[in-house]
Amino acid sequence: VFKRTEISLRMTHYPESKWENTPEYVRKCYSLKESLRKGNASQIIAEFKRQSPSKGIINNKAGVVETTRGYAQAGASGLSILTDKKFFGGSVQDLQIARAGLEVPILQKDFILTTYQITEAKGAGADVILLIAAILTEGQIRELSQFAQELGMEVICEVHNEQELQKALVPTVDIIGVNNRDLRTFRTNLEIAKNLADKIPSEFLKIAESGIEKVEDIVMLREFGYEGFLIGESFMQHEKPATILAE
Ligand code: IGP
Repeated sequence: VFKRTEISLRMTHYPESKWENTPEYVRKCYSLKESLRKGNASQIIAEFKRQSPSKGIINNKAGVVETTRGYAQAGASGLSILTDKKFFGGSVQDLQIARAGLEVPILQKDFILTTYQITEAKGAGADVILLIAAILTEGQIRELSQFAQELGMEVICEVHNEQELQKALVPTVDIIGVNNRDLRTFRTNLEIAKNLADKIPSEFLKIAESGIEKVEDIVMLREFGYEGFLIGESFMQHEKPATILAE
């Protein structure tokens, strides 16, 4: 319905954000933390991702509705929707479409740099936002996570090494996400999550992201204290991504 760039342009002229007038904006968010810690939770956060800079097109046939409904029915504890267009071929519209009629927590996956993007995320139906420590200062992580918390959203701060982790340890961050993918080389290595596990203070729920391919990977990461597993490619590679989760 709305093109993201059009909205941003319009917003520079109209200070009253249209996102603040959507029903989603006033909805109470679903808690990803609670969902991950529910008794028999799969602890899988299933991602809808058509393409990526490392793989090119992964799947441009599977529809957003069919895939996200399928993920939810197969027992995903949360969903992740890429809304970045340039690198991942996603859109805010994908998020809005996925949201309608689903009662699982949804993470908006994007490169968030401003509070406006958080208002947009909430208005489009996200429950959780991602802050990437590699592209933000500690001050920005503080400001943006506080803003999201005031809107009743949860915050995942993504880290790839100890230095980034130090920036992420602010009280308004809910979840630390260890990204196993090196954003410069695009290579994934589960050792990253293993090595950072005991450096993350226990007040943060910790999840592992990227490069998770098999049940054994999850079993191993659970032993290191991870309570959530963000999986994209391994599902999206298949013609019907949700069927892999169902198995
Ligand atoms: C999913 P994978 O290897 O299962 O497809 O990874 C997710 O972790 C990855 O898409 C991701 C990402 C990001 C994408 C992690 N952090 C930041 C865009 C921006």
